[in-house]
Amino acid sequence: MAGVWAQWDHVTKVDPDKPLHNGDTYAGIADTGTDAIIIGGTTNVTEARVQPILDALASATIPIFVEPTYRPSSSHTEALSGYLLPIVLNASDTMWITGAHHELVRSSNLEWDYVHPEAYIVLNPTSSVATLTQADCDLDIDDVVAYAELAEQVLGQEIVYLEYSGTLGDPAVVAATRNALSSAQLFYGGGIHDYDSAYEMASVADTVVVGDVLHEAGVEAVEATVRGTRDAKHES
Ligand code: 1GP
Repeated sequence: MAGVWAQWDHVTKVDPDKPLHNGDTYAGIADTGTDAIIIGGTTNVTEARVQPILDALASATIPIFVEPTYRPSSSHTEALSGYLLPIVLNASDTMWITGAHHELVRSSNLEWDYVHPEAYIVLNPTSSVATLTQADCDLDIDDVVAYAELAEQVLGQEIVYLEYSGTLGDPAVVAATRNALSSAQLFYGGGIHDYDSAYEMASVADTVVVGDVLHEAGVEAVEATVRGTRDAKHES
C-alpha cells in the first residue's frame, strides 16, 4: 500500500526552533491548503517544543508528522499521524545514517506502523543540516541520481528527499532524480518562497516542502506557494 505521502503535492515544515511570522497561528498553517505538516528542524526538535505545536494543531484535519531529534514517548496521538525518520545518505558522520536511529530503536518502544524513513540527499553545503551531518554536497547530477536509485532499489526507501534547505536547487537535478525513481515519492525542499519558485519545483518533484517562507514571510506567502504547486500539478 502506498504511503499517505503519495497524496501530498505541498508540505509545510514547521521548525519548532523558529517563531512564526507576525500574528500567524499554527492552526492557520492548516488552512493554507497545504497537504500535510511536518514538524522538523536541525536542532531542538524536542518533545517539550513539539507538544505545544501539536496541541495548537489539534483541530487540523491534514496529516501531521514529526521528524524527531528526541526519543518519543508515544508513537502517535489523535493530532500526530506518526514519525518520519531522516536518513542522510550523503552524511560523512554515520551518526546521521544509522547512529541516531540505532539509539532511537534501542531506547524507545515505537509502533513501527507509525514510523517511516526518509532518504535525504543534502545538497546545500552552507545549510546547518549539511554542517551537522558533514554531508558531502560536492555531487554532480549522476551522483545525486545514483543516491536516489540506491535509496529506492537497494535500501527500499519509499521517500527520497532532495534537501537544498535555504536555497533554491537545480530543477534539472530534481527532474533527473524523479525520472530515475520508479515508485518512490520525490520530496524537494529548499528556497521555495513564492508562486513562481513553487511552480518551478512542483513541476519536477512529486512533493514540494516549504519551510523558511512560513517563518520569514507568513501564512499568506505559504498560500502563494500552494497556488503555484496546484497550478503546476494541474498542468502536468
Ligand atoms: C527544510 O526542505 C525544507 O528542511 C524546506 O527548505 O526552509 O529553504 O524552505 P526551506
